[in-house]
Parts: sequence; structure tokens; C-alpha cells
Amino acid sequence: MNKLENNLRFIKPYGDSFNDGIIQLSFTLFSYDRFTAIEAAKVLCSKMGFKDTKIATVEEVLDNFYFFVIYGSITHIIDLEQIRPVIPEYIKMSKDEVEEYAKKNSLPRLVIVGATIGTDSHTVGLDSILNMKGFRGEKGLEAYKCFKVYNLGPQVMPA
Ligand code: B12
Repeated sequence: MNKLENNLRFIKPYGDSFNDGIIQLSFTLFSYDRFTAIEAAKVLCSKMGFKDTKIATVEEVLDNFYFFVIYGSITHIIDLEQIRPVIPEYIKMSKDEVEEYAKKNSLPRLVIVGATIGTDSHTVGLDSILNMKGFRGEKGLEAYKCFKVYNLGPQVMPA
């Protein structure tokens, strides 16, 4: 990494102006009453390194559960030169590139078996990976000629 000028090396979040540290945070706290909840939220924010904590929203979403939206300036500073990023070692390929790679290297059709296991019935994620129609504009694995896909569906018991 290039040596950074100090004001671009030690950074905090950008809220209204550069490095003012302003963050929006939301969480839910259990408390016996609203006023205790508000004080508890302030203490929590202070422990997280916030100063100038402003409570934008506090709502009792369930009996004794208080939902907060907080604005505050965080005191922690990040030194970008101490950050060691994890850089993926694989190349992300498009569907066409995967098909082309399999064809060029005469790979046998790869069998993919998918399921949610045990009591898990979260099939939306499973289907978004496997189903032809795919997810967020990307085709699912069923749409690839180089894969044979078996979607066993939800709640498959591991042997
Ligand atoms: C929708 C949902 C449900 C629906 C499921 C409907 C369905 N048919 O799928 C219903 C209402 C049924 C449900 C029920 C429950 N749920 Co639920 N549910 C969710 C929710 C809100 C969204 C999941 C989803 O569909 N996302 C959209 C898809 C596209 O994304 P995805 O699942 O993350 O999958 C993507 C990636 O993660 C990745 N991926 C996923 N799997 C794999 C596998 C491989 C190999 C790879 C490479 C990639 C990959 O690729 C996918 C596509 O990008 C999440 C919270 C959340 N926001 O994530 C909770 C969540 C998953 N549920 C949770 C829980 C606890 C439950 C219940 C136990 C609640 C209860 N007490 O009854 C039950 C369990 C039911 C059961 N028997 O499984 C927890 C799980 C906590 C945990 N870590 O264990 C979560 C995280 C909510 C939470 N914060 O508590 N749920």
C-alpha cells in the first residue's frame, strides 16, 4: 500500500463531514420501562466509543423491548496502514466463462446435489443458487450445461 498522508491514513466514518465519525446505529434492548431503556442505550453507546449520542427513535416494539435508532460520533480511529485485507485468490467467472472453461478443458458434467438438512427449511437461499431462474440477475446452476443439478429440497435428514 502507498504511504498515505496522515489525514487519509487515520480514518473515521464520514457522516456530515470528512472524519467526523458519525454513525447511525439501530438495536433493540430489553428494559423494565422506557426511561431505563433510554439510559441503558446511552451507557451502551458510550461503552462502544460513541460521544454526542443522539436518540433519533425509541419505540416499544413488544412489551419491554425498545427499538432504538441512534446517531453518534464514534471515537475509534482506523489506521489504514495496519489493515491487512483478505484478497480472494479465485477469479469470479460469468456463466459464459464457466461454460467455456468446462468445454475447453473437456471436463465431465459435474453433479451438484443441494438440500437444506435436518430441520432446516430455508429453501429460498437454496433455490436461488440452484433454480434455473437464479437470483439478482444471475442464472442458477440448473441453467449451466456443464452441471447436472439435483435439488433435494428442504429438511433432508443426513444419514
Ligand atoms: C425467510 C426466512 C425464513 C422463512 C423461510 C422461507 C423459505 N422457504 O426459505 C421462514 C419464515 C419459514 C423462516 C423460519 C425460521 N427461521 Co428464518 N429466516 C428467513 C430470513 C428472513 C431470510 C432468509 C432468506 O431467504 N434470504 C434470501 C436468500 C436469497 O439469501 P440466503 O438465505 O442468505 O442465501 C444466500 C447466501 O447466504 C448463500 N448461501 C446460502 N446457503 C448456501 C450454501 C452454500 C453451499 C453456498 C456456497 C452459499 C450459500 O447464497 C444464497 C444466495 O445468495 C433470515 C434472515 C436474513 N435476513 O437472512 C432468517 C433466518 C435465516 N431464520 C432464522 C431462524 C432462527 C428461523 C426459525 C428457527 C425461527 C423460529 N424460531 O421458528 C425458523 C426455522 C424454520 C425451519 N424449520 O427451518 C435465523 C437463523 C439463525 C441461525 N444462524 O441459525 C435467521 C438468520 C434470522 C435471525 N437473525 O434470527 N425463516
